[in-house]
Amino acid sequence: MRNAPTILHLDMDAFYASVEQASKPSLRGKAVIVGGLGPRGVVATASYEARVFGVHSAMPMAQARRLAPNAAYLVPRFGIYRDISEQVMALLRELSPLVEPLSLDEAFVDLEAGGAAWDDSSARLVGAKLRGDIRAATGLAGSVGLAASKMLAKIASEQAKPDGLVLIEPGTERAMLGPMSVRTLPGVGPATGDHLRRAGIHTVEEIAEAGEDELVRLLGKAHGHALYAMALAHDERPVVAERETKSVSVEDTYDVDIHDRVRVGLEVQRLADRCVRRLRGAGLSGRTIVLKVRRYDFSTLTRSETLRGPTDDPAVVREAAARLLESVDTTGGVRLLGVGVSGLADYTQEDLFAQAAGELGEQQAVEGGEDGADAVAVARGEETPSERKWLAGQDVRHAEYGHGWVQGSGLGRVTVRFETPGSTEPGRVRTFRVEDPGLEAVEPLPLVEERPGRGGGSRGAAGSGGSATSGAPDGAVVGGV
Ligand code: TTP
Ligand code: MG
Ligand code: MG
Repeated sequence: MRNAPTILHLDMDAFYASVEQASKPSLRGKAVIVGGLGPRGVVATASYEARVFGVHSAMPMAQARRLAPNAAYLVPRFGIYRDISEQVMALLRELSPLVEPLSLDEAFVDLEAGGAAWDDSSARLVGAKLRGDIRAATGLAGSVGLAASKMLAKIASEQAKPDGLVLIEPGTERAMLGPMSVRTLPGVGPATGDHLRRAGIHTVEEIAEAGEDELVRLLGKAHGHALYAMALAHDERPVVAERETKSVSVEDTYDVDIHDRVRVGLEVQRLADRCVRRLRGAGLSGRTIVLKVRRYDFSTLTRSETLRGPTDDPAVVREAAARLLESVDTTGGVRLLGVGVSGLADYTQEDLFAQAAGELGEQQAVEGGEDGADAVAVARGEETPSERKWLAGQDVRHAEYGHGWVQGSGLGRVTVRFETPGSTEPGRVRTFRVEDPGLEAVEPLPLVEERPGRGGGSRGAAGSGGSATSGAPDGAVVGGV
């Protein structure tokens, strides 16, 4: 392990919710909850003001509404999150060629490799300047961790939240980690945490005391060995620049919907095999298996499973895809199936959100339940024949009143608040009929006025490598640029 804290980990604070607050001045300082608003929706994230009520990511939306009935509830606007993510990642790449994004709002940077820092004080300066640059470019807060390894840099940025910087001085790592919960260590989820707890191991120190043999006995060779090393603060994982390819996937669209469950299963097996051939052809393996199913009503579901380690074994991919299929109701018929493998770089669960970000419609279909098909239509800017549907949080423009966002809709009415990121005070609210011809859906406005010289969002540049979205029959996409 290096002996200077030159690995930087950045994670934006309450990312989606902060973007919403920056876009919508009336929500600044307020409880804001972003996620699926349908009956089975889940919380993507909550502003820090909303976290006070106990609301957090992945909580069912219905529960959030009970805990924070007065919060603002908004659908995600992935396009703007992605634009801002690109601006932030560009700032990181100014520091080093070794930038490893983990999700839209998070990345490791090897400052030493870029010559940007070589010791405590230079690292601290770079981290502080970066936070300032991010705020200037996006108006948002990101927290920075600095340490001599990836694991510790990530722990440090967690400690720095919100809106802070923490540097872990080399030599102090073990003393700092010792009293922390085992759940702090990467790779310890709820299941492993329970397992360790039943063996009387609660803290990182207790892992170190238990010894490697005991850990291997409890968790198996690979996991036990890795966890023991982490508990001793040994983490030699290098920062790996973003791989060009983030996922390999194949999909088929069927001329006639498939109703027969057995046939659906066979198709999935076939796609799994084809996906593995491509994976191997590209010399890759991956950890996350993704199944995509578009049903007769165009509602699209993606399901994924992350394995302990990367694979390119057709049997393993087939099995995982079959397991994922079990959780999908296909009784009405299936018009498209896809199988993908992602997690080709050092991977965390969050990457799945980055992937979903490429697929707004899909995400809403997943979360919007029966409303899925409508949500997809709105997301694409199409109109459903009967009634236009306005989603809370969506950007709109009115011929007379200008730019605003949908605050709510129902009973044939839509309420719009007219304000922009630059508004100095909360905007006025007006209500319209949903069919009002003066009202149209529009793209988000940039959060910070673009100044000449510093380019703003570069929307659509650099494919971000989600799963295949090609609608072509036999479509196969290798994600990335
Ligand atoms: P996180 O960085 O985990 O969370 P956060 O940025 O909202 O808050 P924090 O200050 O604690 O970092 O995730 C980044 C974004 O990814 C988050 O704003 C929304 C999205 N996300 C989901 O959609 N679902 C999830 O379960 C999680 C954890 C995140
Ligand atoms: Mg974050
Ligand atoms: Mg994050």
